[in-house]
Amino acid sequence: MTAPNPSSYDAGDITVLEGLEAVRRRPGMYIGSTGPRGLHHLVWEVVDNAVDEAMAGFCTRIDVTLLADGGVRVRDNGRGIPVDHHKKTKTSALTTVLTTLHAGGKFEQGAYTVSGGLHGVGVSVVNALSARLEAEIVRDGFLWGQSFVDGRPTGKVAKIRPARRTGTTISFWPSPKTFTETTEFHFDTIVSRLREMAFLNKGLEIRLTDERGEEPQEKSFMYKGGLIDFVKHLNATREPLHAHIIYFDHESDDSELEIAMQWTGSYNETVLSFANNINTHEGGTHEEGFRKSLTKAINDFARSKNLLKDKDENLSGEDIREGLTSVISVKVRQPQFEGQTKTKLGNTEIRSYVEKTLNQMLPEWLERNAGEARRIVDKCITASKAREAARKARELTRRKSLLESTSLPGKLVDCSSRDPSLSELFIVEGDSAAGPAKEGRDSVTQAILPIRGKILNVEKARLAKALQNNEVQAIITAAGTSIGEEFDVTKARYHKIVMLTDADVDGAHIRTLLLTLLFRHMRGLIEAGYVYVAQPPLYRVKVGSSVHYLKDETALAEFHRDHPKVNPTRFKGLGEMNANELWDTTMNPATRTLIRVELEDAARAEEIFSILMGDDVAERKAFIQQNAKDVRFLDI
Ligand code: 0RA
Repeated sequence: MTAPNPSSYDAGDITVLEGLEAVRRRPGMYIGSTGPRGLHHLVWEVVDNAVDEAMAGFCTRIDVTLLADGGVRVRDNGRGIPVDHHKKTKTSALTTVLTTLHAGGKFEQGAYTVSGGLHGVGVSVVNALSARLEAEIVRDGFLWGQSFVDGRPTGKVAKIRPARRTGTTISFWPSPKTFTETTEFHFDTIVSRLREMAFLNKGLEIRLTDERGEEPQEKSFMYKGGLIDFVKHLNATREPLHAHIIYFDHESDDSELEIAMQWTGSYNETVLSFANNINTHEGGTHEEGFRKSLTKAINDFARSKNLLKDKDENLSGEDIREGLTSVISVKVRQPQFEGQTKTKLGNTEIRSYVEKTLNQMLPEWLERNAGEARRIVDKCITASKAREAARKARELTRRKSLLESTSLPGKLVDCSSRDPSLSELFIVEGDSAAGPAKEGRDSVTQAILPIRGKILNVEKARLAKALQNNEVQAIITAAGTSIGEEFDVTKARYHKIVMLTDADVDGAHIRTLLLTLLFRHMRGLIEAGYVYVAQPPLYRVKVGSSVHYLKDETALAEFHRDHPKVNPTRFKGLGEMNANELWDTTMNPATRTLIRVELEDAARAEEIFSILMGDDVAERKAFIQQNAKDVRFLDI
């Protein structure tokens, strides 16, 4: 836009550039990682800023475009970042926002903004980690622009031409110097985050355009019902127990609460919680207040209607929440994020705020919808009886229960090491693959557990029934952690549990069944980072006497470019590989690629699990086929 003007820098600018230099030197400190997740963090950061503008009531539409040249453009119709000169910094506010750490640009008080959590590091961090960034602002009757290279302005803010309305457009190109692994954005990952943002901010329109392929792809999200639509979406493949989605919202002087919930015939609880639009995976005070109030309201209602008799014990929170899907969203002025991944809300005042607010609203809803409320209570009582019956059965048989049993499954070929941090468990699909895996493994550190056919779908069975399944039992005892309330991650016998399944639709299905089991009943293993997906190659090619293994279609296409004549063979299944091949390509720690399963995006996981494991067969098939080739969707 304008030529660089070195004379415009003063001492203040130098400190500013040193700040961004710190970001470039230790990017992980600011965006978590320099892998795909950190890369996507840049997009979240810019979108969060636009959403803040929407939360403050000034923005109704956000357009995100994945540009053909690898950049991203985020455009909003908010007030526009101020461009006027700041007396203190002697530069344009725009330049300050883009070059100063933590100068999120929120000069005014009173708005809910994301701060201190995973996000909220400021757009300056995006600038620091972009090879190029361009800001275009429309405000005060003009279009203004400023460009940056590696975080440094190439000139001052330029007044480009008269323009009407207001808004901010930030386009950036992530620096390959920082993002050495990949700078490629993942459409589905961005889709699910933008959709979530639209659910959380009712009425806000968010559009996504992908211009990278031959045909541009477009998606648009706008939900008039907000969280009600979110719960509908999560329950799309489940059987609702009552027609109306329960919904409350409330505003106090310094916080806001929104909550939507619906019980379904499922046996699992799905609760998603958010604070200032950040997914609080680790829960926190808003969830605690919700649970306490819900347990009280349902028990009070059940007693007042004589559905629970005087002699009956209270229903437990767990029984009450069986099959419940709920989304809780709070807006807090100064959110405190705690926990291992900084996704646990710590503000103590929010616990009592949520509890007190719901203590007023829940009983009222139950009274006014007594028919639906009775059906809900019936379901809770059934859950409670089932749990009690399972407990009695365990006591009666006096057999050592599965959870206490110490004998390892017969099919397990264990490793000789007893140090969990060195030990790996490969859960291998089918007997034909188990052979080469047993033969090829490093017997000191690698254990093999073959499982046959499809394991039980735990999404559709209560825990007691799931535990009768041989494959489920074998996995639980081999893992060593027990499950549910007795789960103890410190008892894990292996710090790597690797799922090794065929690279086809069946393999993807089995992998998902395994993940469902781990997600529902041994989530701590995933949270600890102990769960992995192996990546066996899809192709083998011979060039003269040397053999090459190629992991996917992309690798094959690349190889073909250099060796147009060779003929690849496609592995139909793991069983086609001999022990050496399996070791070289998939098991040898020095050469293999393992993909760690992450659960940061629990909403996405819920969506995947409910679609894959729910009742809608057509949707499930379509989804598996679409994703079978790409297990990486689990990674980010
Ligand atoms: C600082 C102050 C104001 C708005 C913004 C920053 C702002 C930042 C971003 C980032 C992306 N989109 C944005 N839109 C606005 C308030 C300006 C005023 O008071 O008019």
